[in-house]
Amino acid sequence: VRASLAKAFRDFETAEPITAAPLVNGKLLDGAAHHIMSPVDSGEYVGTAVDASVDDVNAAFEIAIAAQPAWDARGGKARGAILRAMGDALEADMERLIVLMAREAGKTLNDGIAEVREAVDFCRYYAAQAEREFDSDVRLPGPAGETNHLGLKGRGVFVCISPWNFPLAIFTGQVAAALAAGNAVIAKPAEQTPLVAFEAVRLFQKAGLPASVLHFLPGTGEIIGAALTNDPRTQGVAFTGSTEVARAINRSLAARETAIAPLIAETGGLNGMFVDTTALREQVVDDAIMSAFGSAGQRCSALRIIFVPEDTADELIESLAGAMDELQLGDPMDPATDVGPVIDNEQRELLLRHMERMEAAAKVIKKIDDVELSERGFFFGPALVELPSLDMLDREVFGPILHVVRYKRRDVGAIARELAAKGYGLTLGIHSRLASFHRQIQSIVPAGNVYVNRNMVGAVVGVQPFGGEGLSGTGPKAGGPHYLHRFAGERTVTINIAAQGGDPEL
Ligand code: UN1
Repeated sequence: VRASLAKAFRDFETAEPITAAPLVNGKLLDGAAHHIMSPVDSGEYVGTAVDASVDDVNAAFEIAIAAQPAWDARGGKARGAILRAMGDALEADMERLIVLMAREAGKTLNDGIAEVREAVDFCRYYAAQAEREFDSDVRLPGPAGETNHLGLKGRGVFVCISPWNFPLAIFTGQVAAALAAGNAVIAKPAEQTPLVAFEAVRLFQKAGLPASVLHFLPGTGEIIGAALTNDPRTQGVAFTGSTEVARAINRSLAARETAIAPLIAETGGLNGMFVDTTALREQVVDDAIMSAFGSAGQRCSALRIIFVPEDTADELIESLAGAMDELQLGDPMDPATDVGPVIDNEQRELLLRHMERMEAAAKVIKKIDDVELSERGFFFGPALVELPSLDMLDREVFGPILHVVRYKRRDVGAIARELAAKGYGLTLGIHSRLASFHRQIQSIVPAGNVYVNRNMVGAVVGVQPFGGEGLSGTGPKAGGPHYLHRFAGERTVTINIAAQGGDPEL
């Protein structure tokens, strides 16, 4: 892939810039346009976004509602075939998408490669499940003279709202799942990353998806997101983003007088890694560095707090700080770069404010220099901070900052309970060669994904179903066997055989 990326980059530079406009029933709509700037070189133009209006929301609902029954009636096999074609289309366009994500979202090449892979995997995984489960007619035993059938069907119009940190994979995954289950979809991409999402919609169409069942409405959460989730016609919402926004969506769904619609939410995490004295130090350091600083820490799965035993803490902290010197902060298009920029100035400011608090009340062990790079773009050098107590950190801080907390062996249960009490439950790392330690930590800390003696990011579709509990989301897990069911309705059909001449097949 790497060799062809240089060419893809040159092609991208000379190609017509992308305009991500609202797309309703395959028609591009007009509206207020603004430029999308690259986080790599602030002020560098990447493309244009056109915001949808509330009228566009209305138009999208009307068409989606009319089109959904026929889409559902096509059946799982036909829908699966289109999703498979989408997987192929993504693969064929891989290099261009990677370059676009590097420019628009500041994604490193390795992250871009993994992201296209994940988007493809989502399409194929949900396609396979739609083919296997959505055409099947499950017969249930019942009283003589009747037959009972249980089937799955689309719910109606699903709203998908996706984040900027996985602007292709999560956008595509949500939409693919909702479509696979027989819904029509209205998708709102993150404000920061509409361009790659728009390209994904184009590829869905190229793959043969009818324009009437996927509508694309870029815009702000305050206007377009709220209009979509307040709308009485919404039959379900898939959302990935902050815990606060998930709560607001939950409230707006509940306030409507219409359908009691499901919310499938994947939100934040305050993810811990518990290390004991039996852990292999090099392994811990490798896994902690990758989990905390990979993707510039901009993953909900990322490691935020490493808990280290008093006895080996000094050595481990020194090794972590040493390993941070090896991290290359820089242009995501450079294959040597490990850590690219954060998404925008607002995120960078949040991180800077957090560091001010840490400097005042905790101990900053290491901060990678970002002075020169931060003149160029939204770069933030990775930081390692020792917390005197867990009281100082209650909420997710989204970026490349790793916190360390020391514990005494006999207090590990207490510190694990303190973390559990924060209310999140996404990823959990455990580094130890003792099964009793694995069990103890797992019994206390809530987490949807537990990683033992390895890194904590990059869950693989179909193999490591991903999602959390508590403040981290509602489930079911993306890329797992139960996800699609939440997008679907179940229907039980009971037939009186006698009334149709005794023929059970009628
Ligand atoms: C997110 O960061 O919003 O396992 C969720 C992982 C990814 C995380 C995606 N699936 O790292």
